[in-house]
Amino acid sequence: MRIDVVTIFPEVFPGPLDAGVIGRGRMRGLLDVVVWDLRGFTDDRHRTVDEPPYGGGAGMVMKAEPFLRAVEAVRRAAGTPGPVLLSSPQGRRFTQPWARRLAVMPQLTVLCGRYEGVDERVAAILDADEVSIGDYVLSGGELPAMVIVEAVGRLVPGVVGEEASVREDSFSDGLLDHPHYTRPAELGGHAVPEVLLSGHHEEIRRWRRREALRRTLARRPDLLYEAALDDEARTWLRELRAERDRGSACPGDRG
Ligand code: 4HQ
Repeated sequence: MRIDVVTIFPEVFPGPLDAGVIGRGRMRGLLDVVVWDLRGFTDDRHRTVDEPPYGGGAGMVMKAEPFLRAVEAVRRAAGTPGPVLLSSPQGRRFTQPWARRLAVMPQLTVLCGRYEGVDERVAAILDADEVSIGDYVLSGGELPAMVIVEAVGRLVPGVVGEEASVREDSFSDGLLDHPHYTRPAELGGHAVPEVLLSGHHEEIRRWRRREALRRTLARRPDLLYEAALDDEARTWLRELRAERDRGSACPGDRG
């Protein structure tokens, strides 16, 4: 897979994308990250990428034409051009299912905005999808672009060595992950749950799935609306809700 990134700060890449799983995937030729300097697509002496907003107000807006020219160059350079993403707090939330859909594409372009954002016509003309990595404000789209490369890149077949580890990740079944433990078996008065030392694989599987449900119910009940739960999980969820509500004045106030 090839991911093209358009930015006024090309020097911050590859940055974290050189380390770990993504770095190795790039070295092995499974993933190609190509970074383009937006200023290379300006046409004035000052290499202007921003202008004051029409209608007035604080801050600057990124001009459309450099982005449009950059994406033209990307489309010429990339064999089979895929979707264009534009990072923005106004975008749809980036999720694991979205990352999975992107990971099967041969190519992806990520546009990084700065200042107050990018001229609205860029997304319209390029049919770009605006994407938000979360409800907080950053100064630019470079970190969101790296987040997207990391989340999508590790789903490209072969990038993560052990396929089971991708299969068993948090969110892979729409739930939070279960707790993990390693040696020592006792630490500061906290023992590792006995069942994990028992060697009973079926019991361990059931414990992990139940703990994943317990955590999801406690911390992210919103995820339970979307999760595909089998009969076993729905039964446990009823038990876990009852357990929880025994200690609560108003059952039903929570998820
Ligand atoms: N920004 N998720 C403003 C973000 C952001 C986010 C990127 C800041 C775009 C213009 N992007 N620039 N949150 O805060 O994606």
